[in-house]
Amino acid sequence: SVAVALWSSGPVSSDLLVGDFESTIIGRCKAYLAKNKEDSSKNDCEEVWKAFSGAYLGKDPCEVSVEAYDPLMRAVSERPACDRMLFWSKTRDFVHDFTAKTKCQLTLEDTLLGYMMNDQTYWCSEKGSSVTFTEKGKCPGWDECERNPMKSFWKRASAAFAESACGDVAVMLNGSIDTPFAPDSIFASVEVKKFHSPKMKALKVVLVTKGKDDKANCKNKSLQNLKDALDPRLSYECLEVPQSKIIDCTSHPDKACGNCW
Ligand code: AVW
Repeated sequence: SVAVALWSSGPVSSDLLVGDFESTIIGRCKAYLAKNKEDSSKNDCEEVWKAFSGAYLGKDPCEVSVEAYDPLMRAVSERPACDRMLFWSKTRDFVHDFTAKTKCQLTLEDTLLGYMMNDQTYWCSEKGSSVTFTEKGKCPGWDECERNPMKSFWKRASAAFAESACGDVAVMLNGSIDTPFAPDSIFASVEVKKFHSPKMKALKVVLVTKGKDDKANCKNKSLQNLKDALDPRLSYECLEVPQSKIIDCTSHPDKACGNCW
């Protein structure tokens, strides 16, 4: 069939994927801005795409630095949601289910850049090329090399999100694992280091517990490390909150702002 003929010829199939990725990203950018009207005037999605793709196009996919995304950060402008910012580690699906339902707290994935790139697993180019690949086999995996386009993007976007943190901030961590605050996580290695008083006031750890198989509580060694790594002027609090309590809270979204823990 026609479709098979198109997909089986090398250069044509990459061209199709390139256009597909670009239009997906620009489309998501526009959809986000349409929903969040206040930001529309300050962000041009074509410019955002150019700054984004400029970070990795033509480069070896293991040689894309975190700083390569600096122009992207300058191309976007968003006001921080003070007192409503929610960080997370090892609780990804649960957190996003929560924020989608309550619309009170905002994660990085609820901001323009995070929304654009959420669930885009692979993107990369190659030395001297102007093409974007999005296939698993063509791009390095998350841990295959440190300076890959995806990891560098999330580090840079996370650093900016954490730098903008203001007021009372929460982080949802996983009480079902031994090390809720994992040193190699982006939350530990990037975000916590960017939290600063007096712009930010407090960090509240919401340690999500499930009951009998929980591996960690607020006295966990890694949470002590989190407390020690924080700017000492920030206040710190840890709460063990049953998952069922949070789920229950999301089914009454009107009550959820501030009342879930
Ligand atoms: P995480 P973070 N292969 O749950 O603290 C593929 O540890 O790092 O949370 N993808 C991976 C891999 C891997 N080995 N490891 C991590 N990822 C990706 C931004 C994957 O998409 C927000 F603001 C996984 O779900 C949060 O506060 C995600 O990284 C903070 O950073 C998170 O791994 C969460 O990052």
